[in-house]
Amino acid sequence: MPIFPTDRPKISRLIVTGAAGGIGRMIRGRLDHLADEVVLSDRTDIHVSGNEVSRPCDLTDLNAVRGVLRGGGDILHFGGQSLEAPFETIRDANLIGTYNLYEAARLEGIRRILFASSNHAIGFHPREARLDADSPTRPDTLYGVSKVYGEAMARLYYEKFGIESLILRIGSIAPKPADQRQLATWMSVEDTIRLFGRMIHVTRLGCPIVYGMSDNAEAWWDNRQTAYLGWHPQDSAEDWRADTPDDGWHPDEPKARYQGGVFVTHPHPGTEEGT
Ligand code: 15L
Repeated sequence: MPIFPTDRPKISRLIVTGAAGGIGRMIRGRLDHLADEVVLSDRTDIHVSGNEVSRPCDLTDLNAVRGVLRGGGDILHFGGQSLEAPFETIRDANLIGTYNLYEAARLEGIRRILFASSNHAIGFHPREARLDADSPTRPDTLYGVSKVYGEAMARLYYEKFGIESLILRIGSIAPKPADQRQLATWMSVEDTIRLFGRMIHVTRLGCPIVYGMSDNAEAWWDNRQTAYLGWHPQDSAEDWRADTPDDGWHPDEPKARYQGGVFVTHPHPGTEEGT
């Protein structure tokens, strides 16, 4: 039963990049209600079942990406480097890879994409700050910088070509909060899948920035600007507070002061040659 009378129906094809990665593994096998066919893509072949098909491709190869996108569908773009790394790794996976994804989408007539951004695009905001979609970016790593770039790419392809993107600034997607910081940043897998549903079914998506968190009491982020999506997270990190280990950090330590946590103190990786 549609939530809104004008909801788009189940789509014929949903393409997931980075399907072998950490988030990809958590969402696989749980998308069949959203599309007739779920295309799983990563650099290596993936063991599939049900309505899934595996289409390996390297995001640095534009023609290979076009091949996966040919036939259309909506995209959940999780492919790329998901942690801090030397610049060359970030450049290939997240700068070239994101460009190729959007350019292939334009050439193959794709209309809707979820871009997996990250809280590390805003990680140097202090934990006392309350952010919304209009807050300035403050990346905490080269990885965070690449996510700011990806957000800008999504916006460009929306303004110029009308390709809609849900820019998801993911907090921490996990079965349960792993530490004190994740009491604010945690996003349950179920709430994540619910958001995919809203991205696919909402009549007009636009190009919103959504903070990826469950209905956490200790939230740093405000999603009221995207209420029109009709996404209502139903889980809360609060339910896990008593089981969540104390990190023992002094509140003045940078990793405890800033939203990005340990990412703000990562050694700067520079280039692969270490210069
Ligand atoms: C991210 O962007 C990472 O990909 C993930 O591994 C977590 O570290 C997450 O952010 C987080 O901030 O918890």
